[in-house]
Amino acid sequence: MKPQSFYITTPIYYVNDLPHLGHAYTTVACDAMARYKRMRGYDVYFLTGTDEHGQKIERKATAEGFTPQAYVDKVAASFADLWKLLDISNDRFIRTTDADHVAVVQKVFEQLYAKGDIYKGSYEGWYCTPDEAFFPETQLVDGKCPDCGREVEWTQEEAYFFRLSKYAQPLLEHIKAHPEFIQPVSRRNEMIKFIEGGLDDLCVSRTTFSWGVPVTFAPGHVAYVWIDALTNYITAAGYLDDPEKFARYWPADVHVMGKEIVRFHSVIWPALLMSLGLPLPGQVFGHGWWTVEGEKMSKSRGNVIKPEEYAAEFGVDAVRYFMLREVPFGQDGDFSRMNFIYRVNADLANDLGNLLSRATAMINKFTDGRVPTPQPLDEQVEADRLLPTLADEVMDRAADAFDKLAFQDGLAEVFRLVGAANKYIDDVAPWSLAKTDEGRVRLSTVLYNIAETVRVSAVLLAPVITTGCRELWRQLGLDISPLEAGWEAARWGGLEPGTEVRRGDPVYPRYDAKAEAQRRAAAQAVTAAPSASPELAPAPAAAPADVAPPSEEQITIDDFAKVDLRVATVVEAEPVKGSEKLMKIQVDLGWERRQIVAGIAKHYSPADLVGKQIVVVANLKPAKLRGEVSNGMLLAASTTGEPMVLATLTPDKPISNGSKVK
Ligand code: ME8
Repeated sequence: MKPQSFYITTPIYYVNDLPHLGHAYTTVACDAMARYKRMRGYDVYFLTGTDEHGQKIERKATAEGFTPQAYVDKVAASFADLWKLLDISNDRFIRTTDADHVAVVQKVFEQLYAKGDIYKGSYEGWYCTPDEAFFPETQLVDGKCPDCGREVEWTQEEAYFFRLSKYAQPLLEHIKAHPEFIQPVSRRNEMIKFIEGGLDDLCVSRTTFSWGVPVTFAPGHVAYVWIDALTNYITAAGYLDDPEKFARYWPADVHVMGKEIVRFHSVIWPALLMSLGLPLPGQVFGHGWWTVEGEKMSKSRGNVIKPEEYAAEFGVDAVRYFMLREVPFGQDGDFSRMNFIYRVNADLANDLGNLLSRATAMINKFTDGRVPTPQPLDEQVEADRLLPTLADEVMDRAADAFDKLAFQDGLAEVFRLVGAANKYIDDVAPWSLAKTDEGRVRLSTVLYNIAETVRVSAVLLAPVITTGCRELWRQLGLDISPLEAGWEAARWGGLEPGTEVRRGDPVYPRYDAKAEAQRRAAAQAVTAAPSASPELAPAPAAAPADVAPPSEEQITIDDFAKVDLRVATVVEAEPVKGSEKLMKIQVDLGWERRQIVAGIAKHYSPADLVGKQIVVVANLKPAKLRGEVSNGMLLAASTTGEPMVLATLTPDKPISNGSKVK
């Protein structure tokens, strides 16, 4: 039987700029998904590439003294190079200047025209060249582009239009009949509203520039942005030249992209496909946007994050892991170097790396460097069954999460297992078992469990940490990569007793977070300090302008101990009716569920909170806020400035609800 196919795409990125964190995010996410599906035995086709036509690119090339072709060749190569560096396993890198794609664009135009869905008209309006978009007068802001604030030009030209309006109803029906078609749900709701507002026909050709695909039946016209770009997905699947391949991979299973282009993929693209008589993709997934330390990433702000620099400093795995672990896929995220270091240290170096070195060190010390044979199941004590049971559960839950592109949840699951194994070592203290004959019998099971947990975790993490997973296995004495072994290799019990482990260097080094924090504070002090020369005015240790002054009153440890701080998981959240600020949340404290009302509604949506672990004051006298009982208080940090920044406190790895915070 032929394996089931799985076709996944990233957007094709514009070559008007060099690749950055945002592009890497989508591409790494798709790569992780592609690798996961391959591990599960799917026949995967993973596509990425570049979008190379248009007036903006033509102008940029000229400004930089290149021909358009030479310019796009250069930038496309920098995308391809970055993907190589980041261990991206795409099956094709498509460029809209590729000959087979140009042929598809021309063919599609002819087909749509023959069908009567493309007609000639004239286009006039305010045109923003950088955005390649027309805007009606009413949408301009101070006479400038509403999106980027730059000058717009009045443009009038003969143009061809695609009858998008005709497809509003069929599109709505499709979206309503297929709840999974647009994800996450919030984007689906936005799209339904947008289409219900009515669709205008779409301008699909231009005559004012020539850097594009010529329309065969209309001399002087070139295809205008979206038909040229979107059809890349069928070109690569073999639409024109490989019917067998096309039958195998089309329709795509999922198109992944940033939220800002979900509209093009869930309205224009399916309408074009309907007109062509082709089946629609299974899913359009719009993930969130990264900001950098609270600000939009942009060249002018000078805060563009270059993945290659982080990869050089911290390794490719760290970059891939951080992006997918830090933020729920679908929600916006904020990048900071400090959080990057904290996350990589906590999870990869401390939890995972440490578990491996504990496992190999103890196996070396107590069982001659060979994986011991565990006791028969019926002779094992209850506590030794914990990891095998948890591992099976985590394997299923990680698969469920990855299937939904919920990378954060999948990775958190695996680290729940890694955390449990570290705790198991602390609880059991294998070194003390080694002291007695009876203890040594159990020790073989304990050491087996620890090493096996590392082996299983490496399989489950392999779609993301593509280099380290192999090294984790290598040090356990295994010579292939978990990526080759496949997902089922994560089933408990695969590690052969007798395997010789190889102690090696730490797979993930620990970075000096304290030094980094000090460097940062020093840099901030320099920028914040008045222009007096440093030798005249050593910077006073003052609080930054946007935080409350430190408290003058001192408390004793006993005062502090009165506050019962606990970890809890938010299980439900909804805004309090009639209040802009208040959010009503139900939290699981481990021993009970209760309601807390918190002033965070301006900063978090219910979707941001549900599933999150927070810290609460568990022994606060209940109070009523806007008629709602609040039984506890949630901890959050906030600034004093306007707009106020507020951040809830979250443990940096999953931990049992009810855990005490001190
Ligand atoms: O839109 N955070 O290309 P593009 C997260 N050519 N993702 C980001 C991001 C950020 N700050 N910045 C960019 C185009 N991205 C068209 C697409 S598809 C047929 C044509 C990612 O170069 C994200 O995937 O502007 C976003 O959708 C894409 O880059 C935009 O890339």
